[in-house]
Amino acid sequence: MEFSTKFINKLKYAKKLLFFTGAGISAESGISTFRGVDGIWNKMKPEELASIDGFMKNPDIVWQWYQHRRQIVHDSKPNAGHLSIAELENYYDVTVVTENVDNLHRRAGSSKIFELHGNIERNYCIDCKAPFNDTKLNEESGNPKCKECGGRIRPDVVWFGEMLPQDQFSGGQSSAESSDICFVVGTSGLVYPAAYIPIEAKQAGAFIVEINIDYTEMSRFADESFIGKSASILTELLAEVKRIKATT
Ligand code: BJW
Repeated sequence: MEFSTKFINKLKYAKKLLFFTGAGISAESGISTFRGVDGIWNKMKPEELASIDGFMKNPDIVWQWYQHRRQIVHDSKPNAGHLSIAELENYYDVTVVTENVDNLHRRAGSSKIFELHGNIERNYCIDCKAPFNDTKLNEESGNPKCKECGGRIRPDVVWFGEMLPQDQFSGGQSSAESSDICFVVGTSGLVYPAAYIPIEAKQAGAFIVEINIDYTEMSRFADESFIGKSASILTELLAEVKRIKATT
């Protein structure tokens, strides 16, 4: 891949990089995206599986679906995209703001991460909010109860109509406001308020770079769009940074 002179110059002088990531970055780790031909929402109804109403109506089905996805996450590994972002910490102040719940950035070694939609490897009690983390992956029809109060346990993810965790969102906003380059990787940019993060970065003066296999709602904000799979583009980005840092 040929990077433009303008982008290379941005990389030379940048100090703070923000990576705003979505499901596409984990596609090459074997985790399904949500939209698009093979996306989850093409086969399942979001209002039944990713809403509090759907959960209260059918907790067993929702619980089984999350246990199935936890197994996939558990069996998957960070790919070259996640690993390249983590390695970029050797050269820049890097923040990851992710819509993903799969923990792969943390497992790749990134140290500053804001998880806007929660984390599938955690649960909490709907009634007393106590964390509940000892569900076994093979408990197919778990639907466990809280040890403190007997309330129903739910996955610690953000469903439609729910507020994002305030500390994670405001942490993401602060990083957006101070970043020099904001990379928007593998997200359709359709889900709000998460999608405000790169827009806020742009408004604060960041250079916006989109990395995706296709153009998206975010493309109109991008100063550069790299169309292709994120694992290989991020690997090339890391190699370019190493070249720049070796000569400056
Ligand atoms: C590759 C690739 C490769 C593939 N390399 N690229 C303002 C305007 C309009 C609507 C709203 C608004 N504000 C709020 C809303 C409502 C709603 C919303 O946004 N709806 C839209 C869908 C219309 N938002 C909410 O409800 C949010 N809450 C909220 O607003 O609270 C405030 C409030 C509360 C009460 C009353 C009123 C207001 C919460 C949103 C929660 C989203 N939750 C989910 C599920 C998480 C749990 C779980 O995983 O089970 O989050 S939905 C799902 O979408 C998931 C994702 O994080 C999120 C984003 O998806 P993402 O990551 O972009 O994936 P895809 O599949 O869409 O795209 C993948 C991309 O990858 C594609 O572009 C591919 O091309 C690309 N790709 N392979 C590079 N190898």
